[in-house]
Amino acid sequence: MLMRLRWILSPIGALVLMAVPHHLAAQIPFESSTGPIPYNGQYSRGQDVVPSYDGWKANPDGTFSMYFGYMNRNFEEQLDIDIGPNNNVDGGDRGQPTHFYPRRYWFVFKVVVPKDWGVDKKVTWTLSIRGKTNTAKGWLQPDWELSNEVMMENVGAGNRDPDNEAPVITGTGPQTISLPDTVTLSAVARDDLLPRPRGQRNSGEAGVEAQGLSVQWIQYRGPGAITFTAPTRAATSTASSRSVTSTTVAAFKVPGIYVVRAVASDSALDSFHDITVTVK
Ligand SMILES: [Ca+2]
Repeated sequence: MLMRLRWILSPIGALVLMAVPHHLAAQIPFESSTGPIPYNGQYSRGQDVVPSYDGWKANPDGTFSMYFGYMNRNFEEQLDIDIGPNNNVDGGDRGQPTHFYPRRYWFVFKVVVPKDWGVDKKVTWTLSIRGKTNTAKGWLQPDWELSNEVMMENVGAGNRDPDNEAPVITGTGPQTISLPDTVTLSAVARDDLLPRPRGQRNSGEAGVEAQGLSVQWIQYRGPGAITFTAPTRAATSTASSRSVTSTTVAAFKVPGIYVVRAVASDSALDSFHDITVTVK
């Protein structure tokens, strides 16, 4: 979920520079596990969010991880849906997001199921907003098995190295603050230096992704907006740097329990570090 800058047309017709997540490769009509979703034109606001089942991986201990993502059909509006009847996985909380950035995100969270789960048994994520209820149903269908290569292909990574492993990210533990205090959060990402930078390219070439390793701060959960009052992204200055550290200051207006997510990206695969911040 590395952000990159992209020129878009604003509702008033002016070109504005907006930070847009790079995993939002235009996927219209968006194909979900429940079938294609009709293309209704481009909306900046007022649309719903559709959960997606993005596939599964076998874990070394015999369990399985089912991966879910989403498509916020708005081009600008961020949405919030609290955990509960309108945002639940089989009726409960399985670590799904409550804050939804515009457009498509893959592999946002995973649900681990036991080794004896069986092929046909479903895990269902339900999202309801604006009178529309959408579901994503995960199951261990063989065709939906994931590898790093498939994951890179799905997110549209421009540089897919079959040996690439995702970055490893660590960071600040859980925090508790009292308003109006802010909180300083840090994360360190390390990587295997893959994918290797491709040869000399023109910086203006379409589809070229920034090379190297980055850490991006985003809101994952919370009852109100989070303002990151320091730079929200840090990147290695060269493609040969093996680690990057990012520190941000997060500010809140509404008490409650938040999850701030640090996203490490090597430009092809992501890893997350989630920090729970209790705001009193
Ligand atoms: Ca890597």
